[in-house]
Amino acid sequence: MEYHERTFVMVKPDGVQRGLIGEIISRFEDRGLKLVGAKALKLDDELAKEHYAEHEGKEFFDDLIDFITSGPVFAMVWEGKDATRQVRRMVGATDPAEADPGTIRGDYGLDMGRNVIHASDHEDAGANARETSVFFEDDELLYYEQATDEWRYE
Ligand code: D4T
Repeated sequence: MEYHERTFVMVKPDGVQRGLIGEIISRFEDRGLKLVGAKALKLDDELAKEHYAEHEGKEFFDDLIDFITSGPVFAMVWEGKDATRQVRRMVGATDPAEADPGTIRGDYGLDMGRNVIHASDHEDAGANARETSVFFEDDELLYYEQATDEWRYE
């Protein structure tokens, strides 16, 4: 069987506190994506800085680290055709004030610093592998078939 692209997604502390984990999982499931890894954890400073290394030195960096370590997050890997780009489209613009209604940020956020969810950037070829490896060991990710696969893909 053919395995599709995988993409890293994380419900941020605001999303966890607001009880949006289930809602967010449902959206990706409903779309036809397959969950291949998931864990709840609280990031320490070191892991947070590793995840957001590309933003080190920017004026919002310290606030970003404070926020992402402020409570538990829910990390996931989703598999599906063109998964990275499709998940980014479902997540919406970084600033929820600019995110289209119907996207996760457009439906659940109002403020840049509380944008509910992170998803790997489809324009950064290495982002998925890099971010996934910060959160998951290889043997924590599953490979499995779903009975519905043949009804989702030709
Ligand atoms: P993440 O990485 O959280 O999925 O967001 P994006 O991929 O959509 O956007 P990003 O990496 O550019 O920003 C990371 C994170 O920093 C916050 N942020 C960003 C902020 O507080 N002020 C800013 O000016 C920017 C650009 C929001 C998301």
